[in-house]
Amino acid sequence: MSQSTYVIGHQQPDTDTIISAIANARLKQAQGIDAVAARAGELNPETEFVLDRWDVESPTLLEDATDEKLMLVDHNEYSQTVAGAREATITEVIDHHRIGDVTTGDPIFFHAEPLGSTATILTGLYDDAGVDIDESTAGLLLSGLLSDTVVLRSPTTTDTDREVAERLAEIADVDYEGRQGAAGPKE
Ligand SMILES: [Mn+2]
Repeated sequence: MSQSTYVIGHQQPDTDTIISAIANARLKQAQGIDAVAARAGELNPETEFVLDRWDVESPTLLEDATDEKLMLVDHNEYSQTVAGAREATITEVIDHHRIGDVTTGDPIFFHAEPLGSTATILTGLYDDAGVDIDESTAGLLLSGLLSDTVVLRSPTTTDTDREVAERLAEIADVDYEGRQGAAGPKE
């Protein structure tokens, strides 16, 4: 039996990190890859609200990644990775932060882009792969995007984030402009 690959975000996970793990695992599964969404710590209340809103199970808690295969989302620095990541095989990185210190033994897919959220990047990767974004995935991605950009008000928000948010809101049938939507109790 081949070994599953864990898709995992940073420690002290926030909403963007958790939903990016879920959305990227779904994307990989749609492509026939054995990927499992994981998390490196406890969910915060906002993320719990979002998963409940979209009726999605919490990713698996991975306490030690030694000898595991990992796809990193929303971070690329060892200081932020799950315990044991230095002894894991990293097979992919998708992130919107500065480039850190993660190294690999083999060539990998490494996608970094200075956008407001990893969710924004993932929306584009669904498009690149020709995989449809269903209502639940759109809701999750929108929640991650709105959380990281403070409902499109953070200085990190780009025009791409605004366009992607509008598109995801249409698919998920959510109104975020009234601040009653998927961003959760932050407002
Ligand atoms: Mn993020």
